[in-house]
Amino acid sequence: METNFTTNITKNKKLIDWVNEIASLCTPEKIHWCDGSEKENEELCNLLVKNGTYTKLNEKLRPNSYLARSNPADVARVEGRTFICSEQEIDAGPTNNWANPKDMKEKLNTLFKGCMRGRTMYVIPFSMGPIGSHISQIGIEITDSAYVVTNMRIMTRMGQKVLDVLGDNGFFVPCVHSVGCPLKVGEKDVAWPCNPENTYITHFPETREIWSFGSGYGGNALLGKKCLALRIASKMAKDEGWLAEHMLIAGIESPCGEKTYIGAAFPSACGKTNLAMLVPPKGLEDWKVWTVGDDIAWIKKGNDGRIYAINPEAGFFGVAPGTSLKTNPNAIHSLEKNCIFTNVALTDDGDVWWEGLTDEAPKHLIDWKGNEWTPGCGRDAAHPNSRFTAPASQCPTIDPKWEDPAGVPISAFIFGGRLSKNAPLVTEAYNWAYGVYLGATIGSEKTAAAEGQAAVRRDPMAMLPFCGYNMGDYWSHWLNFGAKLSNPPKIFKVNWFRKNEQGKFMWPGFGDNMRVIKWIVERVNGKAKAVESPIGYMPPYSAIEWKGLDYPKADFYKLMEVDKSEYSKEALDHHAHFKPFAEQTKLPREFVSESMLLQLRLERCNEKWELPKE
Ligand code: O2Y
Ligand code: MN
Repeated sequence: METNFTTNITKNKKLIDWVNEIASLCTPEKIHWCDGSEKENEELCNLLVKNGTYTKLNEKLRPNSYLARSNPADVARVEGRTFICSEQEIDAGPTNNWANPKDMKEKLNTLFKGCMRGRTMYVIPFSMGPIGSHISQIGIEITDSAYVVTNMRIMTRMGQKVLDVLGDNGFFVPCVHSVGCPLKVGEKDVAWPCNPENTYITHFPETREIWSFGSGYGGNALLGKKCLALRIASKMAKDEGWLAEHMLIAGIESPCGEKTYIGAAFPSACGKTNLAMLVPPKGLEDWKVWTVGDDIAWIKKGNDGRIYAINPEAGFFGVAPGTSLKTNPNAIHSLEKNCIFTNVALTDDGDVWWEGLTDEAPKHLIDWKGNEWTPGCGRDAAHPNSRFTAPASQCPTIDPKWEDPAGVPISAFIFGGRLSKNAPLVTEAYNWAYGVYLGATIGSEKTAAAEGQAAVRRDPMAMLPFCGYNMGDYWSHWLNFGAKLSNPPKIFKVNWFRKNEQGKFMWPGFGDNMRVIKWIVERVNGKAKAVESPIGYMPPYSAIEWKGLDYPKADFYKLMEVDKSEYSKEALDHHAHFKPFAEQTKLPREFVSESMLLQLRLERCNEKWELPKE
């Protein structure tokens, strides 16, 4: 085997032994230790162009950027093929696919044996979080995909500088990835090798290992993101007393320059990236939103009784469709150069396009499958889960402290749902325990169920696919974490998606969500009024800034209304949601009492609870 490995790269024996062990198992043609340099990246991108994986975009329109088209069978994370391999099944909990670690290792050994034949095995040292921060973690991903290397270079801090910090004895999370397509001698490679029939995304939270086979796409292959920064990190965080969350982090600056940082968790398709990069609306131009991260937050207690968060990532892996200058100008400006686009359409002048980018589609495109496309042909030009990989540093609203190794102080947590009925715009939890209960019960509507009732898919803290251990233990961890804080952040629940009887959204959303964020920030800073409702504190009409928005008072009262019998059904549904955890004796006792208190408050209120009229 030909390698470029020399002892100058690292003296970390554990790492060297592990790389040799994986090389013996996977039998690649050569090993390449990634140094993270410009030169290395250029060579890999050229190689990917030569192999047909990348199309170089027009250098004038989109400098240093590439388009990749995946195999149509490999277009998203695959939750059904994602496993948590804890010694005891109960430690994976009712929401994860569990596999016995020994059985899974046997299966993986068979799958990985010789799987990199004819390919290069890349060793990617990466840091999740600013290099050297006490909150950061080091991972080493071994992969046979050059696409993964070039994406990891944007999404993480990657290369020799990480090995220098790792030193001779430092801890790292080993992550093994293969597309699962060994090449026979002389066999020509395909543009997007993958092995969908044998895909396994496996996590060993107790031994902090990740093994991923068969997919080259997104969260399945860029192992620093969902696999390490959420599934493995959530277990590390529980064991070590911190939090690893599926949250954006944003700094909200008031007109007098006071900055308040928030962490916010939303299930997918709720506009998380838009909120992280929000442009304040007319009337609130003197407020500013600063972006620290759009997807993941790692949070630790500081010595001053406050909590501090870092964004473990260095880039955005955002959904392209629907992103436009109107919906998210800061995302669009982040994409001007140095980006990788996956499964979007190619324009005739060598640029990218996706549904929603412009009001009118170009007259001709090459679609995400590489076929000719014209408007009205009946097919999407870009895949609905098509993505951009963009350096976070290119975001116009990137916070000056986004790489501060100390993190930013978090003053509020926001949990969001996507519900069309009976879910007010915003509520503030009475206390930490009730806030955790609110986070544990958020969800979004699935397609209409049989009786015409919209069924809710509960997605606790937006962590359903990402919690690396029993979700009941995760809730207890949240409760313990807050109980030990002298001044815990306030917790809020928001819902931008309530609809009226005509099926129309009642709240304009997008930039106008700033009106809600402003109230939240002012609550945190003791500057805004609130009234008590059966389900939490709420803003009276006069506590919201309405300048620049013509929003009838009556509509706001409707938007904030609580229908007693409907909400009681919601509270009952919490029981169904908690049942599997109760059966495993994993339901925190606080949730039993919070549920009871919620029902009592509902029992004692009028059939329709409304904000006091002002
Ligand atoms: O489909 C994928 O592999 C990407 S999933 C993803 C990407 C960026 C941020 N969040 C998510 C998610 O599923 O929450
Ligand atoms: Mn996400």
